[in-house]
Amino acid sequence: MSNRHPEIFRRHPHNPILTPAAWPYPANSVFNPGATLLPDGTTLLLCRVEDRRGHSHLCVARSANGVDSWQIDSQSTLLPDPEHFPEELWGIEDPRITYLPELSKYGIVYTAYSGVGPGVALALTKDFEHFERYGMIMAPEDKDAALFPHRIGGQWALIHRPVSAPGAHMWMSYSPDLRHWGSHKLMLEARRGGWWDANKIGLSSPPIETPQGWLVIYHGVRQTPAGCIYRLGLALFDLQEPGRCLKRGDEWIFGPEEQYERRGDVDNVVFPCGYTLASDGDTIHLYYGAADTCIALATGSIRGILNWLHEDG
Ligand code: BMA
Repeated sequence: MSNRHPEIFRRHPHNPILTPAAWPYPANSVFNPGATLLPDGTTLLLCRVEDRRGHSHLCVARSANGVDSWQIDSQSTLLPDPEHFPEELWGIEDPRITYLPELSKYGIVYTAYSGVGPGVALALTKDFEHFERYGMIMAPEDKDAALFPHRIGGQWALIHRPVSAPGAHMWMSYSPDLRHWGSHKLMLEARRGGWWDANKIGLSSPPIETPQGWLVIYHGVRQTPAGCIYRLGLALFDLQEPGRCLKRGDEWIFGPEEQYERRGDVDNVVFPCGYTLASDGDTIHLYYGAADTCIALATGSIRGILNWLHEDG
């Protein structure tokens, strides 16, 4: 028997695949990108870019193979607009993209950093050039949110992570029109005590629809005397009732190991906000921010992930 943990996600040998040095304009850090595959097969990353004020905006990078030769927009793609949306006073962060076939639009759910804390905001786009901004849809303190790709029981559904005392847990909310949200349900609780995902968890990339259920990659934040460690875990939820957890892995499956994940503006962080699925329907490319400084890629198999979850969950 081997003494190694199974490798659920394999890091790309070219990691980190995007760094601030690649940017066409000055950037302190580029991280936590949303991701999607465009109809022509291009990988589009919507990257969080932090400037030297400490404020973030979003910028598109495109690549034919999802690994290199990135075409980065020559200026910011989506800037905070505090004049019309005061909720975006201190920037916009951590976009998560879901294609919504009913509207033929992409839904981008992101963190709007308001003067009284971060909340969840929504914008729709067809082309990543023009955006319909819905403003803040979940009041502070709330973040780590993404839409499901289609209505469930006639309602749009959103995963998000409000902060409550004690702890920060994942919730589901429903809406008839993407503007008015209610029917809030606790989806997944942070564990307690000595667990790797005690006290604070949040959604990573948007939920993945599989025949066995909604596969959710989430992050757990371990507080240690030397600072936090952000790691990833897995859970599976009922297709019709996505607030109902069917399986949850006990162990984390991915955590900071490489130098670019261990050291940066915020040490010991792996933070995915997006994935793409290859044409085989099984290979998943997970794009993640590393140490709040750069962007990296890791690849896995949905089938492999589900098998692991059935054994460990
Ligand atoms: C979270 C988010 C992420 C960030 C992480 C680690 O709360 O703000 O944007 O990557 O902390 O700093």
